[in-house]
Amino acid sequence: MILVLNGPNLNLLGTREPEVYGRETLGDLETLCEAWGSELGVSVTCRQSNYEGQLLEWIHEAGGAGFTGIVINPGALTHYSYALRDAIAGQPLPVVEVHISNVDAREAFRHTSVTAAVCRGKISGLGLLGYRLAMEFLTEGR
Ligand code: CA2
Repeated sequence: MILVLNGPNLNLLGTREPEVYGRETLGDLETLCEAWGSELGVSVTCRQSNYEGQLLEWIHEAGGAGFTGIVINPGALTHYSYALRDAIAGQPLPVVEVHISNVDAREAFRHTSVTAAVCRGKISGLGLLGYRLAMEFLTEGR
């Protein structure tokens, strides 16, 4: 049972900056994640919030709710949220950080991730495929 979390502004996917984030909407991404979950034999729950505190609460609750791993695109919180970092570090589930764009090829502030070090790994720049690869990692060896 995988939890897919998308952070601030990812509800805008497909509406602007298609050269950076592609043309698929958040709804398209969530439909893909559910389909990939079916292929991988795992149930998937997708959630998005523009609120840091909401993301923290979903992470706090994930283990107790029966999830076995978390895929997270924290949006810009990646670059500065120690609260998000502490929430990830303080719970037992494996977490994979995903970025649609290649953050290391963009502005300098996007080169820093304060969350990646407390995740099992980070995938960046592979578009929506990154979510699938993260799900494959979290379901490997079950
Ligand atoms: O590449 C990614 O997935 C990011 O996590 C996306 C974040 C950005 O702050 C990170 O540096 C990298 C931004 C979310 C998307 O923002 C949009 C704004 C307008 C239109 C579409 C998306």
